[in-house]
Amino acid sequence: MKRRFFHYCFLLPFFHFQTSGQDCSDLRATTETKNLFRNLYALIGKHTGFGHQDDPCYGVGWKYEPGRSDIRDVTGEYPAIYGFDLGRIELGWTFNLDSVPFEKTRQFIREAYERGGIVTISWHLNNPLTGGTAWDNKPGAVASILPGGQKNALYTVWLDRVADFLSSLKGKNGESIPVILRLFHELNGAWFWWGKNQCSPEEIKQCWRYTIHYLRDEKNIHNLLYAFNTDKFFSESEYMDRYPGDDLIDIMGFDIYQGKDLKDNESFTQFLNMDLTLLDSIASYHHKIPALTEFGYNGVPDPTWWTKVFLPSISMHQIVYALAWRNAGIKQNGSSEFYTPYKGSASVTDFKQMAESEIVLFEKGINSKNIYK
Ligand code: BMA
Repeated sequence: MKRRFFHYCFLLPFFHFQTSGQDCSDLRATTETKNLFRNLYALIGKHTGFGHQDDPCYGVGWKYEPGRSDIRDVTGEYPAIYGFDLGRIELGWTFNLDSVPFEKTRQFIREAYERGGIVTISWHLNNPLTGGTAWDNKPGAVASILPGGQKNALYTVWLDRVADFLSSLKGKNGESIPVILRLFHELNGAWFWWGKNQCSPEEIKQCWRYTIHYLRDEKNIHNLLYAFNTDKFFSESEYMDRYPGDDLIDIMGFDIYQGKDLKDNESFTQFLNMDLTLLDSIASYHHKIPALTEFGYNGVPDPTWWTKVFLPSISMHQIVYALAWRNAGIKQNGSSEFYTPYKGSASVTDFKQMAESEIVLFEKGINSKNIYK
């Protein structure tokens, strides 16, 4: 904790300290949404909520078993943060690109909120220009959805469908459930149609502005915090290259995975810590909330990874949450994907040890923070 305080005080230019850091970007945000921002802001440098994509939907070897969660099977608690994805809602489908019915997503979001947990939503939306998937990275799609572009009307219909879903999320007293909406993720990579080789920084910034303006000011949706996130990155200038502006963003993050070019623990830890250090100072400078918006080591091949790699890294930094990607298990194409332990898997003991750290919050820890009050 002391080290974090030290970092906060001395590595940042004095004149950037303002009291305005406590407000979210949407001035008309609902009370619960404003509270979420303020309370997350207060966690900076103190706690990191553990998050998991699609956690209550399925895990390794099971699907839609009421109350079940791989994290809960292992620790006795749900995670603090729940990730879901809206990919294909734009097409009017009733289930997403990973076959999760939106009806179930809505129910899981309500339950997560009732438990005092936090919901973040990503959107692997199809390519509006070609009709291909989010990974169809032919250039031109971003330009096509801007006002005056040939797909602007189509994109606006897609946003209407997203808006319908987001405004249908209600708590027991009829209040809107706050959601961290993570749009155009990993935009410094080249694999999605909104990626760096597919559009100019100016085009993607306009796209952000158009999208948020439409949801917030045209559709009157005020239960959202907006997350900006890159993939792993090398410098502040790379990170900021496609950042749409402090008036639009609440959370700043990045995604990083061990594997491929960061195979061993040492190279991954080094990169992770370089990016977390950069993010600490970037987010602080902009008065935003830092988060590790996706992470993982597929299959967790090192059974001591949680206490050896994950915990030491996050403990030294400011991120308020870290979202592990989904436990898909064996997928239709035969490949396997999981990023947290599940009952009986190799890293269970180590994960439980990591979960005992006072820094990391799960269901009970986040519930005790009353983040919507
Ligand atoms: C990827 C993989 C895919 C999945 C996509 C969207 O990283 O998990 O299997 O379809 O995310 O959730």
